[in-house]
Amino acid sequence: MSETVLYDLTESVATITLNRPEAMNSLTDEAKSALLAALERAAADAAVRAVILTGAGRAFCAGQDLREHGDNLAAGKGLNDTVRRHYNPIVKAIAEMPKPVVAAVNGVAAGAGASLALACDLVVSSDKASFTTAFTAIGLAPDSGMSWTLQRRVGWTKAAELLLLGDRVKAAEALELGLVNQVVPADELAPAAVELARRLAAGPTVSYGAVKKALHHASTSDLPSALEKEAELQDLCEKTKDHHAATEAFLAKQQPTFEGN
Ligand code: T3D
Repeated sequence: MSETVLYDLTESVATITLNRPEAMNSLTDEAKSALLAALERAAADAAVRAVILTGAGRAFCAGQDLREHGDNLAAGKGLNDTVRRHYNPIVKAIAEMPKPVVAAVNGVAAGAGASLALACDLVVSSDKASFTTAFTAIGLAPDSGMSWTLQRRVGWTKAAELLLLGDRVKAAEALELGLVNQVVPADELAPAAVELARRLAAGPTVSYGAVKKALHHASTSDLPSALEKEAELQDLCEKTKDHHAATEAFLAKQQPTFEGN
């Protein structure tokens, strides 16, 4: 695996670290391919029951590497179709990951970097972090799911403002807006993210995957369709060992132990 993205598996938690701190973890083609490979590896490994996505150094991710992008433009390659080739598969890999993904936002998240954080299931932010959509500042449209996730997190009115104006939102405001779930002091970010991910990794993995599917489905469907999807997912969860064991534990007034299957 490329050094531009690090991968660690400890106690059922895979930590994926964007590792180009000298360029604020901005995304080259190589880094995007490595990120997708890391996400696919976590998805396929049954030993992984929760994922953390974070950045090395002072940034979470500054989005597209604008040096590489500038070279592409100068060479007449335009956008290089990177949105379809890289960003869309990455965002789908996070959304379709059959286990929870926690963003640990250690610093600025800009452009597609902010989109990546918002694609995750839970977002823990350092009090030193900030968020900017950044796209219009360089004359681009939102990508990597930003037009979809942002309005769902903060509502149309604020999403339009953030996308049109691109102002930088500090962590405290991000919490107020519902962009993130939790803000912690910078030096407590890593332990807080690990604690949350370990809690999720000790939980009913199939049930968590069903929560993700149900939320995604319901956000674009009518009520009858959402009800049917819930029934389908409940059928799936009812067959798991975790559901049977947890029901028995409840009736015996014991704490359940979840095996993730
Ligand atoms: O085909 C396609 O490419 C379409 C896909 C688009 C997806 C996108 O993500 S578009 C949006 C791309 N990202 C941006 O426009 C963000 C650009 N960066 C910034 O706005 C600011 O740098 C930040 C808000 C992220 C941070 O500001 P600040 O003041 O904390 O740091 P800085 O001084 O601006 O940057 C520090 C260094 O990081 C600097 O390098 P230097 O001068 O120290 O050598 C800067 O050039 C570099 N850097 C920051 N962002 C990028 C970057 N280098 C390459 N690409 C970047 N995106």
